[in-house]
Amino acid sequence: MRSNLFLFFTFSIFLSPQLNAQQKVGSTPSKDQLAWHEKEFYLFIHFGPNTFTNLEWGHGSEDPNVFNPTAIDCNQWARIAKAAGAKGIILTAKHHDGFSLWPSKYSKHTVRESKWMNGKGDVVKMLSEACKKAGIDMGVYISPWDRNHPDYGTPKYNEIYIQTMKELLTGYGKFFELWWDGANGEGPNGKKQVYDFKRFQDSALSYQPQLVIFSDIGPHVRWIGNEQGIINETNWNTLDTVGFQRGAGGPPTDSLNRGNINGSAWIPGEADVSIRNGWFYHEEEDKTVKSGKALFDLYLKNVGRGGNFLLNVPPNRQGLFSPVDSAALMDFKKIKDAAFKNNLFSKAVIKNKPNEIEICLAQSATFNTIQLQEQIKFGQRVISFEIEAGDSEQNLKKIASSTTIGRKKIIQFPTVTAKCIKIKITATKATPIMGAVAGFLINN
Ligand code: FUL
Repeated sequence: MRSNLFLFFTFSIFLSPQLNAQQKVGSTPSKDQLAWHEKEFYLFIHFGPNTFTNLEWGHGSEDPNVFNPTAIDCNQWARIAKAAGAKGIILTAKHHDGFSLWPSKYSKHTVRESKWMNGKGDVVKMLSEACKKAGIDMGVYISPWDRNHPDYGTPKYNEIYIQTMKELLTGYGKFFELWWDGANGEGPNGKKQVYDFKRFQDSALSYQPQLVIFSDIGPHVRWIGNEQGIINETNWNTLDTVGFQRGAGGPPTDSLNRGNINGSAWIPGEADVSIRNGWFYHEEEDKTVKSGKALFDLYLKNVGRGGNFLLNVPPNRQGLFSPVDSAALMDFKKIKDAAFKNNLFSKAVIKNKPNEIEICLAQSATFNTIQLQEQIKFGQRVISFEIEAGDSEQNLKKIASSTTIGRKKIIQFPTVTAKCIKIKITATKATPIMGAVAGFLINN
């Protein structure tokens, strides 16, 4: 497929006379999804009775008094998140054990029933105030599966779940994301719930229309099919969800990991992964905390493949991020900032030919990483591309090739020294509309 390629640079905007090239192609993101894409990286917080019982899936029958953080400081969480470059925090307001981190009137298994702060505590409130103060956004995980609620497994529970969401979504200010995990087991009476997800979704959006809702199949953001934080090198933001039901077996994990090239809905991938082995804090897992370098490698495999990075950092029994987790987060920030500090192509002359971008440098540069972007508001278009480099336009050698670009593609290759670089779009769904191109030498 050959067509003209349009570049929209942050430093110089090149508009084409062929305005039809800018018509949207296929499914495109909503304004709220575009804002979500720009977040790139944010934290997940798993906190609750499991933190104190050493479980990952609480039974729902735990004594509420087990929840007893001795020095909780949500400002510490938000401060560290901000310092690490995270744009927000998503909190497990209710995990599968049903324990609510706020005093919900629809449950008898909440912070109110614990002795923590004499039953007057509210973690959702504390964190929403801390996020506001730190200037980051907040999201909530509200587990549909509830191993405590006596009405779980009956139609009444669907109404209770909606009221529970209403309480959270109308009582604590705006959230940027609502997180629905896929686990659906039995309740305290041994019954499973048939969720009314259509009503859940309509209700949630009626309380907060800007919400971006995550689940195994969206509607707005999809699971990437694994909990290792790794998105496929081929990553389409579009997905086919017709015929699949949320919570009852979404598309195969491979489709979630890659998306569908002609998928009918814009449902980009969010890579959720924990900084430690488990989702909740377990002291013996302190030694499993990923290093800053390991987190940066993950960043290249999720944000660098066009998705978002949701990194779980679980507070300990004091109610604080542990020093080892904070240190890894700070290292990650340092490594990431250093990696992208010096764009070697920033002063280059850019030539735009049909399906090619040519980057001519005044002097040779040594680099091993190129970052490409598509203007996804017009749809995702590029199917595959190659990169060539050399000392002149006439003497170029292929140095890399890959598939899909999307919002951001960070591609690495053995270090080269070159004066001319060519990005060749080898297959595309329509005229590519590209954003900035940047080159870096990253020591990793
Ligand atoms: C899963 C849950 O079962 C885990 O406990 C964790 O919350 C993870 C992020 O999602 O579905």
